[in-house]
Amino acid sequence: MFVDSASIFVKSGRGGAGAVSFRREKYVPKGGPDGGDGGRGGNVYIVGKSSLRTLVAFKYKRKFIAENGNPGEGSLKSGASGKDLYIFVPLGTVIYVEGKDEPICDIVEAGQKFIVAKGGRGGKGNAFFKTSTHQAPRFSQKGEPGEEFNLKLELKLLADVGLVGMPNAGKSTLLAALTRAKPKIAPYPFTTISPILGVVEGEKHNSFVIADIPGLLEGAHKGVGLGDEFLKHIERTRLLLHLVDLTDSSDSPLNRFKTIENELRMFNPYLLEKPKIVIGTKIDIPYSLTKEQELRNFVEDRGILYLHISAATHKGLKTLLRTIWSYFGDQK
Ligand SMILES: Nc1nc2c(ncn2[C@@H]2O[C@H](COP(=O)(O)OP(=O)(O)OP(=O)(O)O)[C@@H](O)[C@H]2O)c(=O)[nH]1
Ligand SMILES: [Mg+2]
Repeated sequence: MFVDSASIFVKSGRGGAGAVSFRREKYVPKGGPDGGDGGRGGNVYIVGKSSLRTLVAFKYKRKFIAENGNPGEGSLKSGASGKDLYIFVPLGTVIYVEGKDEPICDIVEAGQKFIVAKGGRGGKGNAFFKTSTHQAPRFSQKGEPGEEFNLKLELKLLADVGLVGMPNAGKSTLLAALTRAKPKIAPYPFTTISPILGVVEGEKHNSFVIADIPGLLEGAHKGVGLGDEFLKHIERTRLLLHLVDLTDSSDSPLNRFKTIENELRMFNPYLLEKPKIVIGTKIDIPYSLTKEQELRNFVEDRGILYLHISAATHKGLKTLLRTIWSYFGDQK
């Protein structure tokens, strides 16, 4: 199961109360105040963990409540702090306070830690309030309450390159040809129903990650096909590969290209500004060269690179890889 959003409730611990206490020693009739401070309530943290891939754990556990701080005691003993609580999430998790549009945090690295609810401070014990004019205070502070929030977690995959195109365009076949990923491939639409990542290893210990997502249809932004929400997984990529099946005669490749571009625009106009390579696919099968030229001209007129490949025979894949590496300046 691929779960890419979740709602959780987090609450930090309340601070422990300060103590009211007076020293009692034999033969000392009136000891001074010795009430210790309450302990801090536990914090709630969100932490990035690279072995996690989905938010599925939050289907089963949604409430995360950290321990309260312990009250202070006599003899100036401070109460113990409440234990902090760590919530582990996959890399690429974006965290929102429910109802707010701006995320509070974006977890991108393993071990990255973000405090989502701060434990309440412990109250001061009565010893703290002793002054020269007030030698025996009979009061202490209560602990501060913890914070509580409803949070929304959203997983956006972290990939460098995103594959887009109609169902059956050959996206998964390309991913399988370039990486060790084993996506399901089949001659019918919507073979891919959840995003899949693959890693391309370079020669200089460099690598980049490609994301294969389900195909798009006209009207995807209105929910046609599998809809367009998977596009969020390629919002953060640096480069898009837009695949167009040259052998599909249902409509011209140019029209199919435009349809997908329009769906990208409806999802987020920013997607159209990303660097992109348009790729004609399946060139091992006969196709109309005139129709290809029409697509190529349209694309190149807009300053976008056009390449064509066969993921089946690997024709054109070297050129494609070289071009992708040059986008990343060989540094990835
Ligand atoms: N002959 C030939 N067939 C190809 C090539 N690339 C893909 N195919 C075939 O086209 C069909 C669809 O390929 P997929 O890779 O599953 O297409 P997709 O874009 O991932 O499709 P969805 O996951 O449904 O969006 C499969 O039958 C593939 O074998 C190619 O280069 N040459
Ligand atoms: Mg696929």
